[in-house]
Amino acid sequence: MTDLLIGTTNPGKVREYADLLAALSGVRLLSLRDIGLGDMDVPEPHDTYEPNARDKAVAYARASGLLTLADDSGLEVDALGGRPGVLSARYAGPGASAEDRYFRLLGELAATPDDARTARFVCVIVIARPTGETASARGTVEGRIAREPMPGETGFGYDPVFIPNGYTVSMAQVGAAVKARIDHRGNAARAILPTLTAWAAAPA
Ligand code: ITT
Repeated sequence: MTDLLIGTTNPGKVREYADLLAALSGVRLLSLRDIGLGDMDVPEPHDTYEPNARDKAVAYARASGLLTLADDSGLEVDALGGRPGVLSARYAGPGASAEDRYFRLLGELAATPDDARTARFVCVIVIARPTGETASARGTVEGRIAREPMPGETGFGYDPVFIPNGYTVSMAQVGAAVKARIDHRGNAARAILPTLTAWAAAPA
């Protein structure tokens, strides 16, 4: 049995990786909280996803001594030139809630017509060994920003205001199984899976 640390402070991501990686045999998933690192936050100083994800994965792998997976992700809105993007978690300032963030987004887009509300979620996963060796994969999902929040049971963050292409309901309303099949995190997880499987089977 190999341990894999899910290196995130976001409980929504922890839940989703537990589902996405459930089929990995011989691997036990651990959260930061499980190993007493629940308060360890890693700075994200870069303006692109990959180096931020790499910093998180390497810092948590070194601190834990475990094979670690981390992601950096965000919502890119075309009418805002790709904002909030890599700053999605910080879009409404420190201490803001997910609702604060998506209401701010809806406010910024109040005058934006339906056909110009295109957006995508992006996720870059980095896996790291405690030695600092890394591998990465990227996933996206295209959609548009709703006019009003469409809350549901699925996901977290901006899901209530994101309508994936091909759907009339929000990402919060599609159900966990559909979200995992179509979203940015699921696509990135499937892309990294062969490397992750190989690394888990042959720890460095
Ligand atoms: P960690 O850095 O500890 O993983 P975080 O929430 O700060 O936690 P990010 O820096 O990657 O993670 O920020 C990603 C933000 O983008 C996240 O807080 C949400 O606001 C948004 N986001 C990412 N994936 C999302 C998803 O699947 N559904 C809705 N919003 C998402």
